[in-house]
Amino acid sequence: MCKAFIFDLDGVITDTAELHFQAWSKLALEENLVFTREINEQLRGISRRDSLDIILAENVRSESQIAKMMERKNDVYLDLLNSITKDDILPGILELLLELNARQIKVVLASASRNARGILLRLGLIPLFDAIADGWSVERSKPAPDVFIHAAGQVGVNANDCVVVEDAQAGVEAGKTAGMKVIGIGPESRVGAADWRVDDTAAINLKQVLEQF
Ligand code: G16
Ligand code: MG
Repeated sequence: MCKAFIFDLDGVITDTAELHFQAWSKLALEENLVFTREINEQLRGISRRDSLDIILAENVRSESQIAKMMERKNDVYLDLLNSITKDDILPGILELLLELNARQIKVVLASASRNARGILLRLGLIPLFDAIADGWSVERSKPAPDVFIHAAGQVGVNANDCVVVEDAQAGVEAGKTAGMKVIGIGPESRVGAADWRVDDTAAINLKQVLEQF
């Protein structure tokens, strides 16, 4: 029975992927690294460190250089985040969050991002969430199930009473491994392993999920 909805952030609540792309692009240019939109697509739902490892590919850097590069990328990303507003909430999401609150179904965030809380604040969504699990909450990032298990624990709901909303392959895998039902947003090739799949956030059908679960 559905007692909690656990939302991913980027690609589900809002689209920060473009801002991550711009920030990584600047770093890649300065570091003389190859970075394309195709590579950016592989970073969906992946932690900052794992993202940099993918971008570095065969290019070797010391741990201290890596730490500085991550900080530089994040500084640019934080600057870009200043431009986001309530208008950047993806279609249908605000209505869905309000409906879940009205039905007293717990609403939790489970994001790989260490900037998740600040982004929810900018979007004015903090009051609609019962708990936040983010890039600071767990060691192992998606596709490990840890962030979802941590999120469910924060609201005292069993994993098998949770529905995860995810747009990334790694996130769908993490939700399934956690023993949760998953709504996948995006193409079959990316989120085909989900229990329900929709093309975009506006197509999430709460009634159908609650009837079937
Ligand atoms: C998001 C993005 C990833 C990003 C990660 C970490 O994950 O999809 O591209 O690398 O957060 O973000 P930060 O650098 O802000 O800590 P999610 O889980 O919200 O989709
Ligand atoms: Mg995502």
